[in-house]
Amino acid sequence: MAMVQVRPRLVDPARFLIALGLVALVAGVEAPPIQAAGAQSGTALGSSRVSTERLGGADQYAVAVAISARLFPHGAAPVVYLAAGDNFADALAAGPIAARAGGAILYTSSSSLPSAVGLELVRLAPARVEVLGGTAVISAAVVANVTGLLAPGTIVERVAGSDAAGTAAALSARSFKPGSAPTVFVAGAGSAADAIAAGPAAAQLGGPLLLAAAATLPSATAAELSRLKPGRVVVVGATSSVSDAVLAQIAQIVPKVERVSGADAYASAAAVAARFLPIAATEVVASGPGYANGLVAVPLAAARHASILFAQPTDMLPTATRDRLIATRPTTIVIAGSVSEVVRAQLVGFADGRLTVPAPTPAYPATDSAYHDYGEMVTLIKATEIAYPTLVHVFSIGKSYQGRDIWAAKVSDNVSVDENEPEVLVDALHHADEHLGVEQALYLLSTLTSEYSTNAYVHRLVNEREIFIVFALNPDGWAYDLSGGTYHYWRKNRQPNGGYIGTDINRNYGYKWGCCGGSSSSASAWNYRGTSAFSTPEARALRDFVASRVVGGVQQIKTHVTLHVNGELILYPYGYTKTGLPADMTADDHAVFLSMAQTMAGMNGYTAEQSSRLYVTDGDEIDWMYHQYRIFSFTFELYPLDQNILYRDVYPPYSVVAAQTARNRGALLYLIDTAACPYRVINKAAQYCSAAPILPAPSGLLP
Ligand code: CXA
Ligand code: CA
Ligand code: CA
Ligand code: CA
Ligand code: ZN
Repeated sequence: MAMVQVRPRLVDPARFLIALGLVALVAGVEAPPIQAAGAQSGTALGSSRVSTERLGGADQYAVAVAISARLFPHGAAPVVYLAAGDNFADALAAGPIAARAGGAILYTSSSSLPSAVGLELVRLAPARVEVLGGTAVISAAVVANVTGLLAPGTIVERVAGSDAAGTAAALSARSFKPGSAPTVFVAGAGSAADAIAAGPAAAQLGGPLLLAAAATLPSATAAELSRLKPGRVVVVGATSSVSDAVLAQIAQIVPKVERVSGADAYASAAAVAARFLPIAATEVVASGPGYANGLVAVPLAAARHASILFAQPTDMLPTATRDRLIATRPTTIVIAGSVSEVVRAQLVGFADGRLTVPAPTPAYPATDSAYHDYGEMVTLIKATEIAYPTLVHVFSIGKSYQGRDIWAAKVSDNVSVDENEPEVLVDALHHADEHLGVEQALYLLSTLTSEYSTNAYVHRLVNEREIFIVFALNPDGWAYDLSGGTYHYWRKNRQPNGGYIGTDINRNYGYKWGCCGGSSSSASAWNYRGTSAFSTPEARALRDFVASRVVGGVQQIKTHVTLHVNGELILYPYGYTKTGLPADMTADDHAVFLSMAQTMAGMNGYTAEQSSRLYVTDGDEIDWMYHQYRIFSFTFELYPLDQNILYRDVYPPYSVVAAQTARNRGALLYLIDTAACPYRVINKAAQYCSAAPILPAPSGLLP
């Protein structure tokens, strides 16, 4: 352990600010009233008993400043701990130390002090700055900057051991007399999440945090434990970060040792919280990437008797974090860092009870775990509704054969009102193993909501259309396809027929059902059409929903796409016949289909063709949609192009999902746009769409 005192220098702090080009702020340099740019409070998200407080920023430096500003709104922090923002191993133990001293933790880059951090230091005007780590971690130039910035007499000193464990021991030695710490926490030096999660608990119990290696107890840690002689040691984290052998070494010094851990970093944090902070009116949730935002939040969490939980910035909340919120039902959630609105809605929704854990359904195999299973899909769409209550209404169009809800969302401004606007339908997962379709449907929901306030085109489409998304028409087949942890290449629903199970829902619609050799009457076949048109509850649910969109005798849905996998195709009716222009399609409609399909294919690089070109299908959805209602209805066969290797074709790895769903953004927005008057694409809007009003006046509320 080495401790280097950096002598304070007599430098006018204003010079630093001028050097940064911050002349305008120099006048207020004594205690400039800088509000943390990232600090924002809000309940919103509809009505909730839970409020969120956002301490965000562009990066970990800004997040640290936002938290510091929240902790010290009037400046005057007694001590600031300065850590390297991109290499904070030397600062892992600073959380409980800073909490005990009533100080803040700020980040610097190792070679230069960011200007916002310099400003915050000036505002805090601490009596002491502890620089955590050696010159390799935080350069002498940064220390000189800091010293020059602060008032004469300010102590700026470096605390650094030969490694992170040594620095932790040094911090402990400076704060705790022998016998003064009843409980000492130990985490793996390589496990930032564990160390951070231990911080508020250590602060609460009045002890320091020390660090261990996975396989050895560092001598600095052993020496500090011997010096402190605590009543017990709590090791946080799995055996992979602190082995049982290290636990035994600790027990030689302090007989009472226990381990608190969970299955992963999120679960370890939740386990620490449950053990030491079982009741929390406030929870702090630190968002990734990485754990830098968590470390600087430890003093704030400690001050509020909150634990620190973790979240990713987007998508699903970790299960352990979710379950902790359900258990404690906090009334305030402090978000350290930035999360998407949908993640924030999950935090609030689980805490206030609007979101519940969905009934367990089979999950994806581990390699594809990032795909959304049925329960995750439900959570995500309901969280989106909580996040955007004026834009999203979630409802069920009916039940599957086995009784699962077939979930849908309406997306539009004034979503609770059935406005007189062109309507669009997008559906997915007729076929149980075509999982990418669900991801595509979720992508569309996310695009329409998250970009509503930032993208003018999305804004206009959401305002001027009513967009319905049915996320998974075949939830039973989906559950079966994932059952037992392996894929089953299951396509049909799960309805028994004689001795066999399953009807191909996309052969079960009512137009030309079973007419033309495009389906099978044999219940064992992959394309079994069922006992009669609409014999499946799933096709009936879709049928009845579409029928419900007839208002004043006019079908409101103008364009539709059904999402399938695979082949990179855009297909249009009819499937039942190879004839391009049969008597049951007008020439103008055919021209619209062709034009729209080709425009969309030009956007996503798919191939546009008539559905029957590859093979004839009868009783499929798009034939019925067009024939029954003249809806311009398309099948998208998503990525990949056929490779004729079944699992590669139907089960693309999650790594391609982001690119392959974003690929269809333009085509989907075009389909939504075109609903205003599909005939515009063949320059016949005047003939088909000019009659005003086209649609009846707005009426009642949605189902
Ligand atoms: C389809 C229909 C007609 C020709 C090609 C594709 C849609 C769908 C089907 O068969 O119902 N294809 S798919 N997703 O591979 O099953
Ligand atoms: Ca609307
Ligand atoms: Ca409407
Ligand atoms: Ca509107
Ligand atoms: Zn399909």
